[in-house]
Amino acid sequence: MNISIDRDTRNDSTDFDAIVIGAGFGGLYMLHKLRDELGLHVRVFDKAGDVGGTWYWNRYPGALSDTETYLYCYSFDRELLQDWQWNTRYVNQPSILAYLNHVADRYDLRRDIQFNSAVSAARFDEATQTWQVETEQGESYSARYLVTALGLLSATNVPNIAGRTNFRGEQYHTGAWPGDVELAGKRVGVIGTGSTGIQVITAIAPEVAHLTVFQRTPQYSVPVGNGIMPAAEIAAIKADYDNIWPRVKRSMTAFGFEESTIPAMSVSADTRRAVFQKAWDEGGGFRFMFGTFSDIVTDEAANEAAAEFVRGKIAEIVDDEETARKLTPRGYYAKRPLCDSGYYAVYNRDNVALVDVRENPIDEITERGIRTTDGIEHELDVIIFATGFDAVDGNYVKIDLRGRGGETIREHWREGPTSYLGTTVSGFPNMFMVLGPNGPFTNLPPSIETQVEWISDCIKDLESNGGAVIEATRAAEDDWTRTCQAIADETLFSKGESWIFGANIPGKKHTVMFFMAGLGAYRDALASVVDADYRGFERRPRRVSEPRKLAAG
Ligand code: FAD
Ligand code: NA7
Repeated sequence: MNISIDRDTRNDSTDFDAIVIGAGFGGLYMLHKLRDELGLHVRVFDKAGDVGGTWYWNRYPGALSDTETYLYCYSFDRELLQDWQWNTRYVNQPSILAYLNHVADRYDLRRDIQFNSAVSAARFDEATQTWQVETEQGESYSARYLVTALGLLSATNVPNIAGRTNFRGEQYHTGAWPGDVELAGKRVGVIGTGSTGIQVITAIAPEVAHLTVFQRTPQYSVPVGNGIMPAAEIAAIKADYDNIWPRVKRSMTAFGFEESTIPAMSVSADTRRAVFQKAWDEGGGFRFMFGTFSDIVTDEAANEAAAEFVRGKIAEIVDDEETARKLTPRGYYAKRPLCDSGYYAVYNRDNVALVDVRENPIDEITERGIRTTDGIEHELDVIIFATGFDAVDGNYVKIDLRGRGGETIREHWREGPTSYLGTTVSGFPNMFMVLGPNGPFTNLPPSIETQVEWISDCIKDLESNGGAVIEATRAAEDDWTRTCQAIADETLFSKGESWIFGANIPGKKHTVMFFMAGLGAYRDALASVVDADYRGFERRPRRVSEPRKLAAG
């Protein structure tokens, strides 16, 4: 591999070996791997003004990872693991952003990242077998490899509620939060009670003059259990990372706790309650769902037992019976599990009101606030949309992304987003996705690392074969999709209406979007494909007439 690239001219280039879109966890590590390990000439584009991805955009009050701090990070560099300092069990948005900035500095990544640059088009040119990339600013670039690290929870969903532009106050989506919003003393309305909604509601309730929560679907949530972590515990984790990471990467959820192998109905009701109570006291949504019993998301009775436990807690915590009724979910406990820092208790505050918009829908947004069907106009200074994301494929279909024969990704995904292994799409040669559709449903940094490393190995392999072109076959993609569907059908998740299945966006096809057999099984699947000489892929030699850019460097 030729790594003698003229570094003085590389920043003016428009031709690259690889273009990466996105400078979050995925894009940053991809740049490091391709540039610093493979010696490729790489440019990263992000529409954001700096690194961070999710954590650049989601600056809303209360934004917190619900993965424990020690696992919401990269594992690839032992020194980085030892050097990075933290002191809380869970890590908040400013600290994650600081971490990703530290990573960018440590590996000198920024010099190859172009910020404030939204990619508007990426088209595969069959004649040159290169990707032709355009930005919204009208610039054009080309590359032999395209890596999309666009984020799966990144394209914001702002519901089309009548009158939204008439509102005279301030309005924000949590996923595009300006960072300097003053809420103290104001009348605030929050639409949405998902993971984000419950964080922002809990954080701002004590400081705002009045908070009106517009809830469509009540949620099951358990305490997160955040707090200062004793220095000795942190030291013990750091000393044990060499054991922790392999264990995490073999596990299902990659959240670090021991996943239960005991069916809920195999123990007595008293034991079940004690197990749930212990998990409630310890904290963590994934722990409550996967650490208590083995079949909460696969067995209806087990699921109902967990749901009933949480319902009982809501009844205990919330003083007003009518508010408790509205807050109490009745369906399956089968969405991404939520955890909070005192969410239900917020409704005992005098300055907080709950509006159930399923019973009493929002009619319109007015100049002064939100009017519901009962005729009440809820007067507000600020409206916060905590209404989630066009998840997984949302950022893909915004780009004019075209593969062989000019097929757009939108056309390719008309029956719902698909992939082979969560990383590739047939008809889109030399395009690799980080967190593409039907990737693992886990704590994400270890899954992101898994994919980035697999992509990097694949590109290394192609480079050592003279820069070949690789493409998933349609049959392999269809087969992977069927596998993901079959796994999802074994779970109750497929019955829950949420972004996990594309069910949160009006008109979006309800379809499988994740490989739900866990990270360990996913890593096995990736490895077995490589061991079988990239089973499910076609590789073509690069055309002789097309000189390799690197060879001239
Ligand atoms: P992102 O961080 O989303 O980065 C994608 C980047 O691509 C963005 O910066 C975006 O600007 C850029 N981009 C997109 N389209 C374009 C374009 N056309 N042109 C240029 N740039 C573009 N995961 C967990 O595992 N645990 C958690 O506790 C957790 N909490 C979360 C809380 C919130 C509020 C949210 C929104 C997500 C959370 N996630 C969590 C998921 C989180 O998104 C991932 O953990 C991780 O940050 C994803 O990294 P990424 O690099 O793949 O994507
Ligand atoms: P979610 O989980 O999709 O939650 C969005 C919330 O917004 C949810 O309560 C929705 O109600 C509500 N919503 C959406 N549209 C409307 C309209 N039109 N009217 C009223 N309420 C609406 O997004 P989050 O940002 O909270 O979390 C996404 C992930 O990011 C999360 O899992 C973490 O991984 C981080 P619904 O339930 O659809 O009835």
